Amino acid sequence: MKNALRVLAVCVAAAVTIPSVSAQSFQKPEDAIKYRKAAFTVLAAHFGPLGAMANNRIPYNAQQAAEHGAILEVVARTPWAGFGAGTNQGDTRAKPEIWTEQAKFKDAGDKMQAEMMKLAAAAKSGSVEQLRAAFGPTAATCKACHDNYRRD
Ligand code: ASC
Repeated sequence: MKNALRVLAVCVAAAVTIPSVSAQSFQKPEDAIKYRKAAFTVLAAHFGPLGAMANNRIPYNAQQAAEHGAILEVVARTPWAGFGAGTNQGDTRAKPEIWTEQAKFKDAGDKMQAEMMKLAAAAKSGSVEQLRAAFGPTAATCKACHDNYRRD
């Protein structure tokens, strides 16, 4: 029992500490840009299959859905640290408004993150209906940011 509690404590600590990236994580602005792009690539790679399941393009698989959800839950918290000062220029489609309207950008990011947490919970629920209900609103928050803050 004591051991089980210790294992649980370590897992909880890991879950809390893994995503705590900060602007200080990057030596150069290019590293932050690469980091945030990689984070969005990982998000898309795990979001896409959930959409395919929600829309019946692939069969629903509860185990796979849960794994995708678990990854989204962690990774959705990470890209934001990659948008620090000085990371507005370089190999990026990020629009300048991200840095000139920081409160609005943060709000849009917070909304995406909140919907991703709900989607992750739905993906872990074992219910395709819950997955379907959560997918559309989450996709809308992705799109809102792309429309406002990403160049084509
Ligand atoms: C994806 C993906 C996005 C979003 C967006 C939602 O799977 O790669 O950028 O969903 O298309 O509208």
